[in-house]
Amino acid sequence: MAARKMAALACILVILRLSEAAVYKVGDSAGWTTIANVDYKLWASTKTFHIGDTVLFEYNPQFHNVMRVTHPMYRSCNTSKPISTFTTGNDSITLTNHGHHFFFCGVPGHCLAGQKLDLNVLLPASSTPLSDPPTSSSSPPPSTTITAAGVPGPSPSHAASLPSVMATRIIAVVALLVILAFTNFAS
Ligand SMILES: [Cu+2]
Repeated sequence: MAARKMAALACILVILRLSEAAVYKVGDSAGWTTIANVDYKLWASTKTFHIGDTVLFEYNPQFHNVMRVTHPMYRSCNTSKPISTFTTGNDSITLTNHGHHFFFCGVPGHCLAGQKLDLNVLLPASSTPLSDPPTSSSSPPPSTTITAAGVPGPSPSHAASLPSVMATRIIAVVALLVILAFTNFAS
């Protein structure tokens, strides 16, 4: 009986761990800065980023900003055409796709001084698909994506699939808790 309880608890812990979308404060206590000589490459190498995680850039917006850029722009600290620019001093950026994400501070000299961040978001594990739900098991619902495909407009959001994944996991946790409760009663 104890073994079953342990197994159920282990399952719950694994599922809870998977369903947690982590928030990482860039540079930890130092934040996003040039004065603390933070090695952001080292900082990123100590983390494991997943789709759905959030990185938080905290800084004084009088002195810094955040630009998301391409790899060539990142390498050359080229601030001319950022993909996006953030300037609030408290910028949360949710990672919605895998692969490398390149950021630097666009204030002249700061990127060259090392205020730059390259983080790699890992591919979702095959056991926990985070993209489209499988369509093989049931007949596909009347789809609006067929008409939307040819028309420029709101594209199906990748992030929209996340809440359903969370809901599935919450249901799984509840089911396991019920199993655990039953094993408690049985023993
Ligand atoms: Cu800066």
